[in-house]
Formats: sequence, structure tokens, C-alpha cells
Amino acid sequence: MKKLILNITLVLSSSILFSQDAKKSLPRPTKQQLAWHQMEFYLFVHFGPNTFTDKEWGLGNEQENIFNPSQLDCRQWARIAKAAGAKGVIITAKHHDGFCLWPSNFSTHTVRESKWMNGQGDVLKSLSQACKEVGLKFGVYISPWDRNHPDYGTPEYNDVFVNMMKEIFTNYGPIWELWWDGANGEGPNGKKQVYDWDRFRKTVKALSPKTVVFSDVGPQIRWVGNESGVAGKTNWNFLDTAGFTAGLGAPSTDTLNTGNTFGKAWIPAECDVSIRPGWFYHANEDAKVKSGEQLFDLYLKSVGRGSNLLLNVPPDRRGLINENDSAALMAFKKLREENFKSNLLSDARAYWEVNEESLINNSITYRSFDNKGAYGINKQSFVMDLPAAVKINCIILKEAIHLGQSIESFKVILFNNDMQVGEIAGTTIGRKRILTFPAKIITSFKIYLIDRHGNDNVSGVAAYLLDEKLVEK
Ligand code: FUL
Repeated sequence: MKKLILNITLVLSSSILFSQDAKKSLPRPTKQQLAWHQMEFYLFVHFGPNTFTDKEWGLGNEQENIFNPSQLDCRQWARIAKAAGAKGVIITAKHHDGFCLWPSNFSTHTVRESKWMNGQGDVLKSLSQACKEVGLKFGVYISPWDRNHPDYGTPEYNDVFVNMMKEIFTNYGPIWELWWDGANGEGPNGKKQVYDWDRFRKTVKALSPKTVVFSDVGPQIRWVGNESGVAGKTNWNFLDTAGFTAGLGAPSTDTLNTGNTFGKAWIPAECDVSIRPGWFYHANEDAKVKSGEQLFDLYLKSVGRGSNLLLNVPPDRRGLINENDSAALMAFKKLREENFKSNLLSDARAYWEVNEESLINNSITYRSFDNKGAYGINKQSFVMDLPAAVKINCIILKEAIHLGQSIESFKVILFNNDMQVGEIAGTTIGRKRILTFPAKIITSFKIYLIDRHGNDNVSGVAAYLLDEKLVEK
């Protein structure tokens, strides 16, 4: 058997362990998208009149005075987000009810018209500053659907929406991520709006080219197709958007969940989910906050499938993150820290195994490489050898996504000396793939990769022993 010993560092890092030529024609992330992928986990903040009316979708006719948090403290939100290990915060600057959390000149339904701080308050200003102070990225959700604005349902409303975005970029930037909700219902005059998505996109590009824009179909980040925070087990960072728009014109939720295998654009999925049943705060959900363990499970199903986790933590009527929510966030942080503390491969040795017989004996079906970017035996199939037996129930694989995404499927075969003790099959890898399985004592494992473009892009491998109750069921 021919063994090629590799001299590699067995930690997750951005360095490429097995790198060959990547095909130039493949979609690749932009610099901003790559930076977005590194964000992994950040908070969503739903806050506004609904917090005070106990609704999820306000009607748009709520009195401005209803918005009156007694102790609003954006620094508390930012401190908690930071302590939870979140990398940023995205706030609902305007939800479907049209109420603006900043004193917009293009609406009369804003914080300025409310009693809160005698109309002098500005939530976007306070939160953008608080994020800067603690080193968090700041993002803004702005709903195109507006149940309050008198122009909604007419072409003038597209001007209003563009002007609002201008205010946001000019006064509260830099905006790291902008979130366009695709919902499109009726406004106060009973009409639906025809959104000028093309103009909206151009506006952002001109004003803030580094902002990554989320919608069902990007242009930079796509919706994952569900609101339960779960990415597809197959998760391509590619999407075909020709003929589609955000909202009703979006691709099917299944397609959004898995991406398009041969999609033309790099548009990765973001997993949005709330820590509570609702998006807005409701006192009667105080006992229904997801536990640290439930959040860890969501982490495995989002970040662990190559996506990012956007976790909604809605402030209460005081304008504070509720004690129950912050306790769950800290428990979540602790579980991540404790369970991913020591990579059990730190003393392992890696080598390629290029003896075809051994591949065949392990009954992996390989297709031959046809030079047109189809399928091929991948030279990056490799073995990890440990100096002593260890017990593991988790393996993490990473793909060097700055070169694109290529790995279509893989098999990990676990050995205790010469005995095969487990086999895990999976599809895409992407930025990070966290595999969990019943714990096994192993001395080595083999990774067989089927790569649809013949690239060699595995950039990291690690193994852990997680607390048994955290292993994905
Ligand atoms: C949806 C909205 O309708 C929900 O209220 C929430 O904001 C969620 C994140 O997006 O489209």
C-alpha cells in the first residue's frame, strides 16, 4: 500500500491541508461573503409595537405611544450578545406594522411620535453605538411590507423604501448585513406593493457595497427555507436566481434549504430561528425559552451543516433581554466551550491512501473524472492515525470555501486497530460539517471523498467527545 505521509496541523484552520487547482469557473464567495461565513452565530432582535401589544404582526394602526420601554438599554443587549459568543446583532428597524425604530423623515409612525424619551429616542443609534463599543457587527432588518405607510401600494412607496435605506446607511453605518423580509401583504389602502427589487439592490450597492444583503434569493445571503433554524443535510452554497424574486416569487423552500447543486451564484443559507415560540416578546412565553441544550442542537443543525445561525432574542417591555433568555444563552455558550475544548486529533498523523484496491474493498463507488467538472476519484481521501486509542462521537470537517464548494459526498470509516467499528456517510461539507454518532473507541479513521469537480479542498479535520446527550439524534 502506498502511503503519503502528510505533514499537517490537525486543527480547524483556514490553511488548506489538501490543495490542488480549483476550477476557475466555479462560483466562489466574495470577500464579504467569506467574512460572513466566519460569523457563524449572531443575534436577531425583534422589538417594536408588537412587544407592547402582544402581537406577532401589528396592523399598522397602533398608537405610537404604545411603544414605551421603561428601561431600554441597548448596551445590555450588546453585552449579553458578546458574552454569548455572538458576533453581531440584526434589529427589526421596521417590521410589517411600519413603525420605525429611528426618527425617519419618510414616515410619521416612528419613535419620534412616541412618548418614549419624549420623542427624542433612537433605537438604531443606541444599538449601533453599543455594538461598536463591544465589537459586534451591526445589521438591520427592514420590512418592505408596511401596513401603515399611506404610500404603500403605489410606486411612490418604492421611493420611500429607498429613502429609508439611505437614512439607515448614512446615519447608522457601517451596516454589515441588511435583511429584506419577503412578506408582501396589503397596506392601509388595501393594495399590495410591487416591490422594485432591482432598484433596492442597486441602492445598497451604491451606498454600501460591503453590506451583505439577505433575502429569499440573496443577492448575497439566502433564506434557509424554514424558520426553525435547520439547514439541509445537503447544503450547497449555490443558488440559481434567474426568474425568481424574494417573497412569493422565490424558489421552493426545499430548494432554498439545500441550494442548487450546480447553481450559478454563491448565495449561502442563513438559519433564522427564535429562542422563544414567537419572534416578539410575550410574557406568557417566559417559560418556553429554548434551553442551552436545545440551542446546541440547533447549532449542530445550522453551523454544523455549513450555514450560519441567526438566533432571535426579543427584548421585553422594559427594553431588556429577559433573564430567562440570557441564562439560556450563557448555558449555550458554556456547552460550546466545554464540548469543543480539546481536539482529540492533536497528536494524529494523516496520510493519503492511493491504493485503489483498498478503496474498492471498502465498497465505495467512484466515478471516473471526465475533465468537464463531473465526478472523480478524489486524491484527498485520507487516513487519520492516532498514537493511542481514543473515544469520540464527533468529527468536524471543513472545506476551503474560498476556492468554492466541491465535495458532494463522503464516507468516514472508523477503525479500532484492524476492526471497523463504524461508518458515517454524508453529503456536502461546505464551511463546516459537524458529524455526530454513537461514541466509539478508535485508533484511526478513513475519509473517502467524492468531489464533483476534482478539487482537493479539505481544510480542516477535528474530533471530539461530546456529552452524550448533545449528540444529534
Ligand atoms: C417573517 C416575518 O413575517 C416574521 O414576523 C419574522 O420577522 C420573520 C423573521 O420573518 O417573514
